[in-house]
Amino acid sequence: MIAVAAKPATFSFDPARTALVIIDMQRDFLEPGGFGAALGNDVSLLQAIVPTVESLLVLAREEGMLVIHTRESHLPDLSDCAASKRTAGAAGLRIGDPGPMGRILVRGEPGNQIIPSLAPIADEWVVDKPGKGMFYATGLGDRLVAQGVEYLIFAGVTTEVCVQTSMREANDRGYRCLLIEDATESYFPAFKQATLDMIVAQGGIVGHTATLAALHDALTYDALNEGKR
Ligand code: TIU
Repeated sequence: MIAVAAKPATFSFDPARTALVIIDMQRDFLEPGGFGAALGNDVSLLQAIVPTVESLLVLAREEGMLVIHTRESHLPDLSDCAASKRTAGAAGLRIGDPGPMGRILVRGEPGNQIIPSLAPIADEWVVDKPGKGMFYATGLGDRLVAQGVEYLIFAGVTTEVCVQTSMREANDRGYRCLLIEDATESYFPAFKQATLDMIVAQGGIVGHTATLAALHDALTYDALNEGKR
Protein backbone atom coordinates (compact mmCIF):
# COMPACT_ATOMS: atom_id res chain seq x y z
CA MET A 1 0.00 0.00 0.00
CA ILE A 2 1.06 3.57 -0.72
CA ALA A 3 0.46 6.18 2.00
CA VAL A 4 -0.09 9.78 0.87
CA ALA A 5 0.07 12.78 3.20
CA ALA A 6 -3.48 14.03 2.68
CA LYS A 7 -6.39 15.84 4.31
CA PRO A 8 -8.08 15.08 6.60
CA ALA A 9 -5.72 12.12 7.20
CA THR A 10 -3.34 9.79 5.37
CA PHE A 11 -4.78 8.29 2.16
CA SER A 12 -3.61 4.70 1.66
CA PHE A 13 -4.11 2.97 -1.68
CA ASP A 14 -2.93 0.11 -3.84
CA PRO A 15 -1.92 1.40 -7.30
CA ALA A 16 -2.91 -1.94 -8.86
CA ARG A 17 -6.52 -1.32 -7.77
CA THR A 18 -6.56 2.39 -8.50
CA ALA A 19 -7.71 4.49 -11.45
CA LEU A 20 -6.73 8.05 -12.21
CA VAL A 21 -9.85 9.90 -13.37
CA ILE A 22 -9.28 13.08 -15.36
CA ILE A 23 -12.57 14.92 -15.60
CA ASP A 24 -13.53 16.92 -18.71
CA MET A 25 -10.18 18.51 -19.68
CA GLN A 26 -11.82 19.45 -22.96
CA ARG A 27 -11.37 22.37 -25.30
CA ASP A 28 -15.04 23.22 -24.57
CA PHE A 29 -14.09 24.16 -21.00
CA LEU A 30 -10.50 25.39 -21.43
CA GLU A 31 -10.48 27.39 -24.65
CA PRO A 32 -12.33 30.49 -25.87
CA GLY A 33 -15.44 29.72 -27.91
CA GLY A 34 -16.52 26.63 -26.02
CA PHE A 35 -19.19 25.81 -23.47
CA GLY A 36 -17.38 27.36 -20.50
CA ALA A 37 -16.92 30.65 -22.31
CA ALA A 38 -20.54 30.53 -23.56
CA LEU A 39 -21.62 30.44 -19.93
CA GLY A 40 -19.75 33.71 -19.37
CA ASN A 41 -16.66 32.31 -17.69
CA ASP A 42 -12.98 33.32 -17.91
CA VAL A 43 -11.44 30.14 -19.30
CA SER A 44 -7.84 31.26 -18.69
CA LEU A 45 -8.24 30.36 -15.02
CA LEU A 46 -8.53 26.69 -15.96
CA GLN A 47 -5.53 26.70 -18.28
CA ALA A 48 -3.23 27.27 -15.31
CA ILE A 49 -3.56 23.67 -14.07
CA VAL A 50 -2.71 22.02 -17.40
CA PRO A 51 1.01 21.45 -16.56
CA THR A 52 0.09 19.86 -13.21
CA VAL A 53 -2.47 17.55 -14.80
CA GLU A 54 0.12 16.62 -17.44
CA SER A 55 2.60 15.67 -14.68
CA LEU A 56 -0.07 13.67 -12.84
CA LEU A 57 -0.91 11.79 -16.04
CA VAL A 58 2.78 10.97 -16.63
CA LEU A 59 3.06 9.72 -13.04
CA ALA A 60 0.01 7.46 -13.36
CA ARG A 61 1.26 6.06 -16.66
CA GLU A 62 4.69 5.35 -15.14
CA GLU A 63 2.98 3.50 -12.28
CA GLY A 64 0.89 1.48 -14.73
CA MET A 65 -2.35 2.74 -13.24
CA LEU A 66 -5.61 2.59 -15.14
CA VAL A 67 -6.34 6.02 -16.60
CA ILE A 68 -9.88 7.21 -17.30
CA HIS A 69 -10.65 10.38 -19.24
CA THR A 70 -14.17 11.77 -19.17
CA ARG A 71 -15.80 14.12 -21.64
CA GLU A 72 -19.03 15.98 -21.02
CA SER A 73 -20.75 15.49 -24.34
CA HIS A 74 -24.10 14.99 -26.04
CA LEU A 75 -25.27 13.07 -29.07
CA PRO A 76 -25.67 15.21 -32.20
CA ASP A 77 -29.48 14.89 -31.99
CA LEU A 78 -29.31 15.95 -28.30
CA SER A 79 -31.58 13.05 -27.36
CA ASP A 80 -29.41 12.52 -24.26
CA CYS A 81 -29.62 16.16 -23.16
CA ALA A 82 -32.25 16.94 -20.56
CA ALA A 83 -34.52 19.84 -21.49
CA SER A 84 -33.47 21.65 -18.32
CA LYS A 85 -29.87 21.56 -19.57
CA ARG A 86 -30.67 22.25 -23.22
CA THR A 87 -32.52 25.47 -22.46
CA ALA A 88 -30.03 26.87 -19.95
CA GLY A 89 -27.92 29.88 -20.87
CA ALA A 90 -28.29 32.60 -23.45
CA ALA A 91 -30.03 31.82 -26.75
CA GLY A 92 -27.46 31.08 -29.47
CA LEU A 93 -24.87 29.95 -26.90
CA ARG A 94 -26.58 26.80 -25.68
CA ILE A 95 -25.66 23.14 -25.92
CA GLY A 96 -25.90 22.09 -29.58
CA ASP A 97 -25.60 25.63 -30.94
CA PRO A 98 -22.82 26.35 -33.47
CA GLY A 99 -19.68 27.98 -32.05
CA PRO A 100 -16.11 28.69 -33.17
CA MET A 101 -15.07 25.14 -32.23
CA GLY A 102 -18.15 23.43 -33.65
CA ARG A 103 -21.46 22.67 -31.97
CA ILE A 104 -21.20 23.36 -28.27
CA LEU A 105 -20.73 20.24 -26.09
CA VAL A 106 -21.62 17.86 -28.95
CA ARG A 107 -19.74 14.60 -29.32
CA GLY A 108 -17.23 14.53 -32.17
CA GLU A 109 -16.98 18.30 -32.56
CA PRO A 110 -13.49 19.90 -32.30
CA GLY A 111 -14.36 21.73 -29.10
CA ASN A 112 -15.52 18.56 -27.42
CA GLN A 113 -12.11 16.88 -27.65
CA ILE A 114 -9.69 16.55 -24.77
CA ILE A 115 -6.89 19.13 -25.09
CA PRO A 116 -3.98 17.70 -27.14
CA SER A 117 -1.40 17.62 -24.33
CA LEU A 118 -3.67 15.32 -22.27
CA ALA A 119 -4.87 13.16 -25.15
CA PRO A 120 -5.72 9.57 -24.20
CA ILE A 121 -3.42 6.79 -25.39
CA ALA A 122 -4.09 3.10 -26.05
CA ASP A 123 -5.71 1.15 -23.18
CA GLU A 124 -6.91 4.30 -21.44
CA TRP A 125 -10.66 4.61 -21.07
CA VAL A 126 -12.59 7.51 -22.56
CA VAL A 127 -16.01 7.98 -21.00
CA ASP A 128 -18.56 10.25 -22.69
CA LYS A 129 -21.04 11.48 -20.11
CA PRO A 130 -24.24 13.45 -20.69
CA GLY A 131 -24.41 14.59 -17.07
CA LYS A 132 -22.11 16.13 -14.55
CA GLY A 133 -21.38 12.88 -12.77
CA MET A 134 -19.29 10.18 -14.46
CA PHE A 135 -21.56 7.30 -13.39
CA TYR A 136 -24.88 8.72 -14.67
CA ALA A 137 -25.86 7.07 -18.00
CA THR A 138 -22.32 5.94 -18.86
CA GLY A 139 -21.98 2.27 -17.87
CA LEU A 140 -18.74 3.14 -16.06
CA GLY A 141 -19.91 1.59 -12.79
CA ASP A 142 -20.04 -1.94 -14.21
CA ARG A 143 -16.68 -1.52 -15.94
CA LEU A 144 -14.96 -0.39 -12.73
CA VAL A 145 -16.41 -3.34 -10.80
CA ALA A 146 -15.28 -5.77 -13.51
CA GLN A 147 -11.79 -4.24 -13.40
CA GLY A 148 -11.56 -4.59 -9.60
CA VAL A 149 -10.95 -0.91 -9.01
CA GLU A 150 -11.32 0.24 -5.38
CA TYR A 151 -9.52 3.60 -5.28
CA LEU A 152 -10.03 6.66 -7.48
CA ILE A 153 -7.68 9.60 -7.84
CA PHE A 154 -9.43 12.65 -9.31
CA ALA A 155 -8.27 15.64 -11.34
CA GLY A 156 -9.85 17.96 -13.88
CA VAL A 157 -12.54 20.59 -14.21
CA THR A 158 -14.53 22.11 -12.79
CA THR A 159 -13.95 21.39 -9.13
CA GLU A 160 -17.41 22.11 -7.78
CA VAL A 161 -19.39 20.89 -10.79
CA CYS A 162 -18.32 17.74 -12.66
CA VAL A 163 -15.41 16.80 -10.39
CA GLN A 164 -17.35 17.07 -7.18
CA THR A 165 -20.46 15.39 -8.62
CA SER A 166 -18.36 12.47 -9.90
CA MET A 167 -16.55 12.17 -6.58
CA ARG A 168 -19.81 12.13 -4.65
CA GLU A 169 -21.23 9.48 -6.98
CA ALA A 170 -18.07 7.43 -6.42
CA ASN A 171 -18.23 7.90 -2.66
CA ASP A 172 -21.80 6.58 -2.60
CA ARG A 173 -20.62 3.52 -4.54
CA GLY A 174 -17.93 2.71 -1.99
CA TYR A 175 -14.83 3.98 -3.76
CA ARG A 176 -12.06 5.55 -1.70
CA CYS A 177 -11.41 8.89 -3.37
CA LEU A 178 -8.47 11.31 -3.47
CA LEU A 179 -8.72 14.69 -5.21
CA ILE A 180 -5.44 16.27 -6.30
CA GLU A 181 -5.76 19.86 -5.11
CA ASP A 182 -3.50 21.52 -7.69
CA ALA A 183 -4.79 19.40 -10.58
CA THR A 184 -8.35 20.70 -10.38
CA GLU A 185 -9.75 24.17 -10.98
CA SER A 186 -12.92 26.20 -11.08
CA TYR A 187 -13.98 29.37 -12.87
CA PHE A 188 -14.70 30.57 -9.30
CA PRO A 189 -11.66 30.31 -6.96
CA ALA A 190 -13.89 30.59 -3.90
CA PHE A 191 -15.98 27.64 -5.09
CA LYS A 192 -12.84 25.54 -5.58
CA GLN A 193 -11.67 26.25 -2.05
CA ALA A 194 -15.12 25.62 -0.62
CA THR A 195 -15.28 22.28 -2.44
CA LEU A 196 -11.88 21.18 -1.17
CA ASP A 197 -12.94 22.17 2.33
CA MET A 198 -16.30 20.39 2.22
CA ILE A 199 -14.83 17.16 0.81
CA VAL A 200 -12.50 16.73 3.78
CA ALA A 201 -14.80 18.14 6.47
CA GLN A 202 -16.47 15.84 8.96
CA GLY A 203 -13.61 13.35 8.85
CA GLY A 204 -13.54 13.19 5.05
CA ILE A 205 -17.27 13.00 4.37
CA VAL A 206 -16.67 12.75 0.60
CA GLY A 207 -13.00 11.75 0.48
CA HIS A 208 -9.45 13.01 0.78
CA THR A 209 -7.41 15.77 -0.88
CA ALA A 210 -3.64 16.06 -1.40
CA THR A 211 -1.15 17.93 -3.55
CA LEU A 212 0.49 16.34 -6.57
CA ALA A 213 3.83 16.65 -4.74
CA ALA A 214 2.48 14.58 -1.86
CA LEU A 215 1.24 11.87 -4.23
CA HIS A 216 4.53 11.93 -6.12
CA ASP A 217 6.56 11.65 -2.90
CA ALA A 218 4.44 8.75 -1.68
CA LEU A 219 4.79 6.86 -4.95
CA THR A 220 8.54 7.37 -5.18
CA TYR A 221 9.45 6.74 -1.53
CA ASP A 222 10.75 3.30 -0.73
CA ALA A 223 9.92 2.62 2.92
CA LEU A 224 12.12 -0.49 3.09
CA ASN A 225 15.22 1.34 1.94
CA GLU A 226 14.18 4.67 3.41
CA GLY A 227 14.82 6.47 0.14
CA LYS A 228 13.63 6.93 -3.41
CA ARG A 229 12.46 3.91 -5.34
N1 TIU B 1 -19.99 25.09 -15.77
C1 TIU B 1 -19.11 24.39 -15.08
O1 TIU B 1 -18.44 24.88 -14.16
N2 TIU B 1 -18.87 23.08 -15.38
C2 TIU B 1 -19.57 22.32 -16.28
O2 TIU B 1 -20.55 22.75 -16.88
N3 TIU B 1 -19.08 21.06 -16.51
C3 TIU B 1 -17.97 20.51 -15.86
O3 TIU B 1 -17.65 20.88 -14.73
N4 TIU B 1 -17.24 19.62 -16.53
